[in-house]
Amino acid sequence: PQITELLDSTSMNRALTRIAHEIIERNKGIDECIVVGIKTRGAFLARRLAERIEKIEGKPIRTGELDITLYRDDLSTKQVNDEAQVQQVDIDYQVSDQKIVLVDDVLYTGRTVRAALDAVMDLGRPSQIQLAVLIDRGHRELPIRADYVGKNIPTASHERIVVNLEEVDGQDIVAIHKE
Ligand code: 3GP
Ligand code: 5GP
Ligand code: MG
Repeated sequence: PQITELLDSTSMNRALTRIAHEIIERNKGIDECIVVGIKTRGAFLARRLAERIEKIEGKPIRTGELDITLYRDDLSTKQVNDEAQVQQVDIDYQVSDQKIVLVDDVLYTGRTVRAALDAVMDLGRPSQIQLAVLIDRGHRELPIRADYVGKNIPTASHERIVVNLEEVDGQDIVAIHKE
């Protein structure tokens, strides 16, 4: 396959720093915010955002994690029976009246985020839920959009975005794989 690099480590980290500032600005501080990463890579991105926010604001920010699996027979093709299922919810705080910032690596159909919204709203009544993604690759199948985007990458359905993170993959890189 043809592989094109979209973000190197420097540009990925700049995008995360920008998003950290945007989250602080939009929420006028972070006192009511809980940053919740969607495993696997979204959770590592959430931790990086939290680190940056804490450095900028000089105080801790609450974080959590969701494990959501998308049942997709072939990850590269859309199936009619695709469904996102919540496997685990790790949010050790009351969500009622709090602002939840969901974080994922790639936003595609929106089905994973829809499941995340359900999982959070099962816990209580947040005052707001926001969404941050490193990559928006388009092809939404639900009326879901991100509030904070690292980079918009128009893709074909058969193309794959590879997101590698230092914590899991040993290096930071985003690339597009074309058949
Ligand atoms: P992630 O958990 O870090 O997001 O689903 C397992 C991995 O496969 C995901 O890692 C994701 O990066 C990758 N992946 C690539 N394309 C898809 C896709 O269309 N759906 C899902 N669920 N994962 C995909
Ligand atoms: P959804 O289709 O629900 O928006 O995305 C499903 C999950 O698969 C999300 O967690 C998202 O991170 C991941 N995903 C979807 N498309 C891609 C892709 O092209 N590359 C990578 N790395 N992950 C993807
Ligand atoms: Mg993901």
